[in-house]
Amino acid sequence: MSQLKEKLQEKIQAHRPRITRLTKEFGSVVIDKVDIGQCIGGARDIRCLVTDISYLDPQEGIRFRGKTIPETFEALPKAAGSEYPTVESFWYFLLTGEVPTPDQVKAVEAEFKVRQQVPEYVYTALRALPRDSHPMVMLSVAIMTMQKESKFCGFYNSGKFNKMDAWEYVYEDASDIVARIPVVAAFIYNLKYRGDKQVAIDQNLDMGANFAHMIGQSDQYKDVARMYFILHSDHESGNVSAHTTHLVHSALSDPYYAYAAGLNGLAGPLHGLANQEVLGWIMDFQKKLNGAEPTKENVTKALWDTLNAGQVVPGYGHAVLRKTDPRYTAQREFCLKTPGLKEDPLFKLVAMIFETAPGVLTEHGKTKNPWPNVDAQSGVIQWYYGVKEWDFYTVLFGVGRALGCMANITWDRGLGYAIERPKSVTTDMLEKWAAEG
Ligand code: AMX
Repeated sequence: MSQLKEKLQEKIQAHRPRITRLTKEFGSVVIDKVDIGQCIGGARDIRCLVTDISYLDPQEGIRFRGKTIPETFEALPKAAGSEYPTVESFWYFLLTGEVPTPDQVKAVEAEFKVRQQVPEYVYTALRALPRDSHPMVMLSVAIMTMQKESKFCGFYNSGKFNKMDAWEYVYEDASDIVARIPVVAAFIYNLKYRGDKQVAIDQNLDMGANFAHMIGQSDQYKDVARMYFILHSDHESGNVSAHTTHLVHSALSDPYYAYAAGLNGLAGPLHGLANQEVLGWIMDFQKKLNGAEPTKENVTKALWDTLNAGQVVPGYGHAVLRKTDPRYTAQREFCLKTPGLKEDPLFKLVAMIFETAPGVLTEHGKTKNPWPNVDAQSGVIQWYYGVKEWDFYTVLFGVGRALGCMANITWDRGLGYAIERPKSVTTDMLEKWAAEG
């Protein structure tokens, strides 16, 4: 058993009695109530999911295992010669809640080197798809294609399945998916945008650095990849991708089925696809400017044109957050400290939208949160480094989100969480309860 798996086993075993006690002794303690607005309105804010991987405070933003984004970056061992941690060290941290030692990180890196070999048939399947398929379709298909590798499914079918050990097989699948997904994403990028010019894995590089290498990027992009995958990893359990993955896995569908489903949710424009939409919005706006400088006035007009056409401003608003997303801030700070990037015209335009949009959205009066979310800033960095194919941006999100979703379902099985099955009601029932007050 690997060091990480052993540590995880220790953590899961120590945690199990807490869940048993809460269920047996305090199962009927009320922690929330549901009104008609929430029932019709997408179950907003109803407390009915549990995870210890991350927590999202509406004012403060995300904490991974109790740490804010700056605290997380500060605490974790860094990649050689970099201010940023490796994705491997973050994976250890997400799974166990403990900051790994450099040796523990090395062990995860070595484990991923073995796991990251993608079966050749995945590439055959991807090459058989129409080349103009959306890259999120390709990513989802690649994950589904690998389902036959599932160790969890094998364990379930073995006749020896038991609830106590099931997490070990989820861990195996989850680790394989996390190790392989950046390799698959790089293959998709090269297939779609670089004439199928494929680049072999560099066994000496950590996950983020290897991704940069495989898509033909510069050394500077290694930190972009590390930062990007970590920032996009997890946003507690209620968002569409995390919730879908959890829901599908709750039926004991294996991690491949579950994460392909999560990715399909991430591909929605109100969720992960918003980062692609932001770039599309900006490009349309620049076309209309016809060479003129962006100003507060013309940005304000463009925002109102979007709103008056009944569309949402992509990259703004959030179902939980009520302040600027710290994932936006982390990327903005990266731009401000990177020579060249802070003078970049696209960064300046995004900064101008940041100055303008909250006021316009507040005046518009609909959104509960006029502040930017993660997607408002992420495309700028990619664009600057030459990743200009913006329909690929959600794939980058999907590589990062695998970390959170896979950590979560490993723990779901470790703690034996039940199949998810909320109750629906009819409109007649709602009207009756409404009349009764
Ligand atoms: N522009 C215009 N209108 C907006 C808006 C925006 N950015 N954000 C919310 N609104 C509108 C909603 O469409 C809704 O209008 P309606 O009453 O006519 O249906 C109203 O404001 C109230 O919505 P809300 O309670 O503030 O937001 P929500 O929880 O229903 O939705 C979200 C949250 C993210 C889907 C929404 O803010 C949105 O559509 N934003 C733009 C798309 C985006 O950036 N998505 C990425 C989110 C982060 C992520 O998952 N990657």
